[in-house]
Amino acid sequence: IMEELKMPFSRASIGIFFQEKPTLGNQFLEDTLLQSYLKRHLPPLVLSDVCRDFERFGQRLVEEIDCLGRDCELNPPQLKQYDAWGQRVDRIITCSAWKRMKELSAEEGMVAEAYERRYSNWSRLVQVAKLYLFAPSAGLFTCPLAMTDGAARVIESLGMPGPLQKAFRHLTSRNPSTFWTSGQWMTERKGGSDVAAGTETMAQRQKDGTYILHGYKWFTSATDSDMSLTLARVVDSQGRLTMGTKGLSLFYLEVRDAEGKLNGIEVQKLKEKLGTRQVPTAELLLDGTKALQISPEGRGVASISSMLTITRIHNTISAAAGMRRVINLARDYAARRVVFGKLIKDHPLHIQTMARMEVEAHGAFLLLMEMARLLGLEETNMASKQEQLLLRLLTPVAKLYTGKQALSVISEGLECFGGQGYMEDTGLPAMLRDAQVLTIWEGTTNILSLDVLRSVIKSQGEVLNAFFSAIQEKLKAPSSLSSLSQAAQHTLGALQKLKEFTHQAGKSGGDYMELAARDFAYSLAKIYIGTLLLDHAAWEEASSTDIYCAQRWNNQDLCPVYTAMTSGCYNSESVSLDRQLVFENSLY
Ligand code: UCC
Ligand code: FAD
Repeated sequence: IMEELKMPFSRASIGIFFQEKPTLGNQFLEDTLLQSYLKRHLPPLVLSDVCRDFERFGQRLVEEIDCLGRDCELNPPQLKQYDAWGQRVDRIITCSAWKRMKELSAEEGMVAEAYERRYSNWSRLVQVAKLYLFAPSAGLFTCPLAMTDGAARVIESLGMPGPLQKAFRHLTSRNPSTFWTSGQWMTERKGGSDVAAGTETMAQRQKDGTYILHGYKWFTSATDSDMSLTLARVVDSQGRLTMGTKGLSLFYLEVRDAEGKLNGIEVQKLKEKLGTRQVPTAELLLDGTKALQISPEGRGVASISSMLTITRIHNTISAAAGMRRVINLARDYAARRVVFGKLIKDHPLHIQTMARMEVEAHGAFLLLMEMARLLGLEETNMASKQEQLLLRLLTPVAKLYTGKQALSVISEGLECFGGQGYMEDTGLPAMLRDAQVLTIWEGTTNILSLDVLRSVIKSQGEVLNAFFSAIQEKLKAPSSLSSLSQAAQHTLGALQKLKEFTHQAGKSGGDYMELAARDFAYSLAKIYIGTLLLDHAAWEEASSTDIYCAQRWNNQDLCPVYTAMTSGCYNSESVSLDRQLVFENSLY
């Protein structure tokens, strides 16, 4: 076909073709799985309230919040250490969009919703679902919100001691002028995973019963927060410290005094990070920081664990939401970009790639909602023993599995935009940089796999019995449906393999189990997600997509720990071969 030549590249003109960019729609209205989940689980009156609010919020995301989130990325925080006259001020300067995020988080009840309990046990689920919509547009303000939520939960689980009631009111406020955020300072130079060996911060008791802290906190995120929870060792009357976890206690501190002066804190530097650049993350010297001890002495780690549960669930929110967002953008783009004579959406290989991403995103979403459901029951004292055990077991499983999958799905998502996915000014690469942290903070993949074992050991296997029973119950309905029975049998088969593995591992000792910990945690994730997909697909209003998705998930090896065990991956010979493989040709 001949075309008339119009010299499109003459003078300042740079051609006539410009690719349309992907656009963001109302993320609630575009999310059929979220809508169907809420319809299935929420009581009708709660549902209508929530749908109205989410539809409005979905629009606010598009019109106002998403570009504020981008502003946070483009205007990262700065540290001003000295004023013009040489005085040390250590001011963390954040952009106006970051400050606005704090205000609108209060207005939207991002933390408050979970504690007001106006929807009883469903309050937590509603809050988590709203955060899931918010997270990819929030410019990482979800980081301080996670810790704020965690601090509120710690205070609540300590029975709201008198001096902390004020803090609780601030943390759960809907009023932008009284809303506080909290930090979580656990990591020191010697160890972020091994907190028990790594914490050097000392707490000296004062005559009035308060403490002053001296130490160095190596990573403190959202350091512009109003308060923090932190760990330190109490110095006894002879000036001695107790080492290990038994020496750690939990402290509450306010970052600034009534006049706005830092509370014995020096901000040494802001970290130079791969991603999460929106968030100020600092190194802090605590040099006489006034604090209140809020746990019994030596119960620091156990007491902060309720914060870890909350922040790990927030991590799961970000992971599931990041997958959803990149898929939604890639889907929109696929309907705008023409290659080889047709839209990318009409190339079946591209759609197959996106369908695989969808299956992961569906699984992550259902696991997230299950965590929120269980947490809501626990917080309102409505959880059965089985539900409490499941919450303990699945919190690290959900965090570690979805964190890793988010990284992989978001990376695939960037590829869906071709070269544009790699271009900073599209905003897409930031999604990948921000996803990498999901596998590191709040416990790395291996540390969380070991936490799964901790929960098994501490409960003497009860968490696993709860897991087995929950799956068997949830698989009853899909097993009786012709469209799902084969997939349900596959999941039950994987469960049987998992039981065989635990039986074998029980005879093999702790080292064996430690070596299998990551594959074990992955097997729990894959089997439980498979079960949730089947359970959702068995609902009478489920769509053909729900059924297909459940079938697709259950086409994979759901019990990699059994596969690895039967191929000898955990025996002592493998340990030494692995060592040789890693250190071959090195001097170590
Ligand atoms: O990274 C951080 C903030 C980032 C910013 C916020 C982002 C939020 C997401 C937002 C998305 C946008 S803050 C730092 C996070 N740090 C960690 O996650 C630490 C990772 N390391 C671990 O988790 C380790 O497993 C430790 C520190 C918990 C290990 O400590 P110990 O002292 O060696 O552990 P023990 O001795 O096993 O446990 C001490 C007690 C035990 O209770 P008792 O004495 O009653 O038996 C444990 O059962 O603590 C209890 N415990 C737990 N309980 C330990 N872990 C847990 C748990 N997960 N749940 C319940
Ligand atoms: P290490 O413990 O040194 O781990 C190194 C490697 O060893 C990891 O791969 C780990 O999986 C592996 N490993 C360690 N122990 C074992 C084991 N027993 N078995 C097998 N493998 C093992 N911390 C805070 O307290 N507050 C914050 O606000 C905060 N914000 C952060 C923000 C960012 C952007 C980042 C990156 C980190 C932040 N952290 C914060 C710190 C974070 O929680 C820690 O970095 C993390 O927990 C890992 O600890 P580490 O850096 O000491 O790594």
